[in-house]
Parts: sequence; C-alpha cells; structure tokens
Amino acid sequence: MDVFEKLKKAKEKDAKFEQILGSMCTMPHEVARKAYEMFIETNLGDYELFKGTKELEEKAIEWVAKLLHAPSSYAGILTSGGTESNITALWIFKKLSKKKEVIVPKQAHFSFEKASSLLDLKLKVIDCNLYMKAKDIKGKINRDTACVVAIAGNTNFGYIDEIEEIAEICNEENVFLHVDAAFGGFVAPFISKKIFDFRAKISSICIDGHKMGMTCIPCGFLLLREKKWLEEIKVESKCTHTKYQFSLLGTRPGAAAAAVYAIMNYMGIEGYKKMAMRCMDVIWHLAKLLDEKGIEYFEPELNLLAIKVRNAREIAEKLAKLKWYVGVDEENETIRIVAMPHVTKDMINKFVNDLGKVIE
Ligand code: 0PR
Repeated sequence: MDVFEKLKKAKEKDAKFEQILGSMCTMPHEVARKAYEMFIETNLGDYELFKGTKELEEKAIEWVAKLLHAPSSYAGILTSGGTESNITALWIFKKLSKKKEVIVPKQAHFSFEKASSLLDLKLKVIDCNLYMKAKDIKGKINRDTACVVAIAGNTNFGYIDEIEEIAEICNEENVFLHVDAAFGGFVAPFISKKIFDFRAKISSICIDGHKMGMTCIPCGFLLLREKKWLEEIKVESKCTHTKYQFSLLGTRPGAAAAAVYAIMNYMGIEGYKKMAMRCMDVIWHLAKLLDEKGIEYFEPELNLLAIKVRNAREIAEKLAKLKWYVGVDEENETIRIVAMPHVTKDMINKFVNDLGKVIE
C-alpha cells in the first residue's frame, strides 16, 4: 500500500471536528496553515540561522503583549502551549524566590502537577468553589510561598478567578502571581469586563494560540512582567550559531511563529472579537436548548458550558457511540462543551437532541 493510502486510513480513524464538542482546540485557519507550511523547516532553537523567523516570533509576542497590556519592561516566550508555559513560569519563580510552595486553585489544570513533579514544588491546593476568590487565599500565603496561580478561564467551568483582587494580596505579601489564561486569553478580552492581565498586579500570564487563537498546534505564549527574570533560565547553547537559549525546549518549530504571526495579522483585534462573540452566541444557544429540555448546567462565563449529569463518564461514553465527543469532569459530574470556532448551532441542535435521549 502507498504510504499516503496508509495515512488516509489512519486519519479515517480520527474523530472529525464536526463531532468534537469538548476540545479546546479547533481547525487551524487556512492562513495559519499556509504560513506553517512555508516555514516548516525552520528551528527557533538556533534562531541565529533563522533571523527572519525570529523576527516573526518577536512580532507575534509583541502582539499578545499589547493585547494583555504588558508594561515596557516585559519579556515573552513562544512556547508549545499551556503546559510548557505553566512549567516555565513556575521554574522562573522558584529560582527567583528560592522557595518551594505554590498556591493553586482546586480547578487548576493538571499541567501544574507536572510542574510540581519536575521542579520538586509543593502544591497547596485551595479548596474553592467553582473559581478562586480573593478571600480564599487570605492567610494561605506564608514564608515558603514562591508563587500563587490564578486562572482566567478554568478547564472545568471556563470561570475567571478574582484576579485583580488576588493580585493586590500577592503584591502586599510580596509573592509572584502567575495567571493561566491558556484558554480564556483569546476570548475574555473581547467579551468580559474583568481585568485579568497586566493591568492588574500580576507577574506573568500565559495564553494559547492553539486554543482560541486559531493557529496550528503547537503554540502558546508566556509573558513576564520583567525581562530580567529571563536570566534565571538562560542557558549557553554551546554547539549552535545561537549563543543562548531562554526556553525549556531546544529545537522549536519556527512554523508555529510564522503561523500565529500570520493569523494574528489576518484576524486583527476586530476579527478575534467577532469570533469570540460568535462562539458566545453558540454557547447561549446551547443554554437555551438545555433550558427548554430542563437539563441543568453551570451558567457559562466564557464559551464553555458544563452540563450537570448523573454519571459523567457513562454519559460521555454513550455520546461517543453517537459520535459526539465531549469533555468529562468526573469530580464535578459534568460533561463539558466548548463552543470553539468549528462548533455551529446546527451541531448543537443535533447534539442536544441526542443528549436528551442519552440521559432519559
Ligand atoms: N491551562 C488551562 C486552563 C487548560 O485548560 C489547559 C488545557 C492547559 C493549561 C494546558 O494546555 P496544553 O494542553 O496546550 O499544554 N486544557 C484542555 C484539557 O486538558 C486541553 C484540551 C485540548 C483538551 C484538546 C481536550 C482536547 O481535545 O482539558
């Protein structure tokens, strides 16, 4: 068999985006795909060889820095996504503070467990309800605290923590605050009045291009309030043209930088705003249909809606048999729908109809 025939056969086994309702990824935009292909061979690990690609990376970082109101002292890193960004933030703050405890809300993404294991950090998990409020961390910061993590768009509910208020506390207590906006970063600025970025007294923030940024996987950004903090992870890259690296990964896809640069320029703020509003329209449509059927859910804040069910795992498996792939949260007994750009009202209509049959 021709190898491309084999590839086709493999792809046939993959779920199609017309069936995927619980993912935070989406079909990359045509413009991003084209740019990715053009830069497929470039390596930002040796950026002295790829000066043009490096410029695109810098411009893409500038774009998100502006979106998130970074001060002029900022530095940014293009990463492979939320996991790498979160690990890198904690790596830097562990080194700067020389402390080993990190405060995270109960809803924090499991990438913080990876960071804790890799960096030998102790996670102090705040048992907060749905999202983290300022009062939840009162009295929790102590001499061992390196950093606090807050979330703008948590994985389970899409809720935004009380970041402005939490930032005030962290500032008073002199501890770093990292904001995980991997999911919410490309939606909240356009549809929410909440301040979760550098306008609050945060230390760092991550935002993912391969989620609501509509670019190709892998793409995330980590922004730091102070450029000098990058020195903590500076490594001499001895055998390349490039003298220093400031990232966890060595070889890094320049194609990711080109793709995200291209799509940001193509969409512009207005384009992302329109898309975020369209996604919210789909999520409100879902809420209306669930109301009509008397199915309970957690009120959505962003384009993510958690439906209350009796046995989340079982329901998700039944839905998968009908070729609907949703997120599963066994702890809260919910199934998660994320209205990513590929999700249409038509898909939602059919899905709610099938959901009704499954939970009967
Ligand atoms: N921070 C938050 C708030 C997240 O929701 C996620 C991923 C991450 C960090 C980590 O990002 P990367 O996976 O890019 O490193 N949240 C989703 C999850 O794990 C990602 C996802 C994507 C899930 C596609 C399913 C799927 O099909 O639940």
